[in-house]
Amino acid sequence: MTWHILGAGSLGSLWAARLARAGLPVRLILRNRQRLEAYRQAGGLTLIEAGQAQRFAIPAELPQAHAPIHRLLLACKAYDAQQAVASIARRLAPGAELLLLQNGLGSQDAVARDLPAQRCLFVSSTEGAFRPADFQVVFAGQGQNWLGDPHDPQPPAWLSELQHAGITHQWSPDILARLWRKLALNCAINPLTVLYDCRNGELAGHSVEVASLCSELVALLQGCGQAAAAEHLHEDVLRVIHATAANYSSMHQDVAQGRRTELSYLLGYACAAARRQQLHLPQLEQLQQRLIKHLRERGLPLD
Ligand code: NAD
Ligand code: KPL
Repeated sequence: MTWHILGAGSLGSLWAARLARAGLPVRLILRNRQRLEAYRQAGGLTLIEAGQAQRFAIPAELPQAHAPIHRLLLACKAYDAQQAVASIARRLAPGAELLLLQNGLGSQDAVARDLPAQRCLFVSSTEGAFRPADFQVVFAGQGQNWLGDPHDPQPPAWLSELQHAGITHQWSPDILARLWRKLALNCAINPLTVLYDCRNGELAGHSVEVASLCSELVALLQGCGQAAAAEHLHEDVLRVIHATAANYSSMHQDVAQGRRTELSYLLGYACAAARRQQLHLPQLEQLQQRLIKHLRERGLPLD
């Protein structure tokens, strides 16, 4: 079964290169002819791991190619997910499986709603990768990929292929709890690093603010039926701040590089969920307003 990869960015390339390295059939789907031509000029995807570069001449195609798709990794940003899937939707075989590798919440449900005849698996990843150049990816941080299906606790048989490819993963019967927990961690850390223009570790100096955000996030998770995801949240946030002290959060990196953030799928999603549950969470609301003001002042998209 061919692995189609839509979104040949950092994580998409990291998955594609490891699958190809294991001898599994992989095809990249690139946005347009220009990207396809640039990819051909590059001669393939280069994976840089532990300082060693290796190039993989993975075949690539356009969204409008004809072959049916049975398995697809969607590895674009949350705000691109629905449109990217729409570009290949008519090629999806009935019963095809999609792995939705997006941070935050909201985009996965939007994609799954559009595809009632396919199975959508949700993925939460703590691996780290970045692109030093087009079609090159640096594997920058070992981590874990949790996979799950909110509608079916049975793992698919092909998980062994990930094992074979050395893609660290675990099947999660409650993937929504994983995604909510990660969203809460991101809400407690990322916006503050943008507002204080600091590395994660410097949030240790804003402990009162972090603590009050965590208590509102706990109330939110509990109110949204995610009590398990709320357990020991504050301790976990402090652990992550400490463990990633030298790093800039992903949202900080996006803002520093003038890129759109995934705000609507992180803090924006949290605030909308709070309103739906009629929860009054003033710290979170205020954080969202401060962040929106910050983005507006820099001419960045507010969603
Ligand atoms: P990225 O921006 O590096 O890659 C996304 C790719 O998708 C880009 O190459 C873009 O051109 C492509 N794309 C977008 N729309 C497309 C379309 N319609 N057709 C074809 N290609 C399209 O993003 P990333 O860093 O790999 O992140 C993907 C997701 O994973 C995000 O939600 C991110 O938050 C999450 N994540 C990333 C990391 C990381 O270390 N990079 C870690 C954990 C989670
Ligand atoms: O996931 C993260 C990010 O930067 O997006 C961490 C490191 C957990 C900070 O929230």
